[in-house]
Amino acid sequence: MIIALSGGIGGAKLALGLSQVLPPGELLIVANTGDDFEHLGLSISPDIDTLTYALAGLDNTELGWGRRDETWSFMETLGAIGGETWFRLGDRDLALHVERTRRLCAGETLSAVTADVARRLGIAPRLLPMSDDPVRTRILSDGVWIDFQDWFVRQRCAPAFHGLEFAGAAEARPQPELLAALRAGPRAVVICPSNPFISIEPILAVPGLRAAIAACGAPVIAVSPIIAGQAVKGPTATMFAQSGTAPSAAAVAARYADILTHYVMEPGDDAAGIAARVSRAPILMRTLEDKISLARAVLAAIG
Ligand code: FO1
Ligand code: CA
Repeated sequence: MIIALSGGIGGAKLALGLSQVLPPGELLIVANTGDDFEHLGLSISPDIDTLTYALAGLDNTELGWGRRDETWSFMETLGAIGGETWFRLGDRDLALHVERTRRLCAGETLSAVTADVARRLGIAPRLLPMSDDPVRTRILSDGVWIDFQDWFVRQRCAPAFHGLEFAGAAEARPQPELLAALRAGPRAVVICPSNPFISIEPILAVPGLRAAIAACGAPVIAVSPIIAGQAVKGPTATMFAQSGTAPSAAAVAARYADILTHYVMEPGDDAAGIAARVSRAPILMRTLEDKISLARAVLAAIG
């Protein structure tokens, strides 16, 4: 079993590539739920949604989130009656949030809903959250704690990043199937090219997961989300800079040093100080072919 840890946009591209080159029973994709929040009375799981849409071929490639072929009547009407419209929910996307909220309120686990929706959308690999317990990333800026989506979307990452916390992580239990797969001896654990601070480290913060990955006896391979000091997408580089570290592929590898055995980085980027076995491949994924070839490079690196 290949176990792939992923956040939203960047990680989902590699997850899709892996889903194209591995048999369905061979791939377990673990979604970050630290971005989750309650909004308009709905339970919203952005990284699960981004992974679901990407794996189902329904993703909106312009926006990087939400569905393609979307209409926005709900948002227009919501705005007209004074509702909050800073977090944009398309009409088709809205159905997923409404139905997930109904099923969670009925007592189903996030895993059960996630896996059932994936099955109904024809997604072959197993897609599960890191935990069925709530974990909420919050950003510290000038001594004020800001909920993640408020910082990331409403305030567009404007408040300086001075720190973060994963509220609820200490009480969260690892998703049971994930823990079992780690203990059964996977073929490898893949850390997808997502933001280490807000997409991968919430997963590693769930008690027991980091230790289970370290002890799994299989290669742990990460793909750099940074090329030549620039994040491919989102605030990764800024978050490094604002936490006092120069953004680089090596700086990302250092954050995973305790568990990493292999690392895939862009040709030409500096590998100084990286103890993991480094291999080189083009990191930028624009087309499905790019995603597939990076997935093949990851599998080739672990042999
Ligand atoms: N990101 C935005 O920047 N603006 C949005 O309006 C927005 C809406 C949205 C709706 C559903 C969903 O699943 C994700 C959405 N995202 C939006 C993405 C999300 O806020 C973050 O970009 C991801 O958590 C980053 O991985
Ligand atoms: Ca995310």
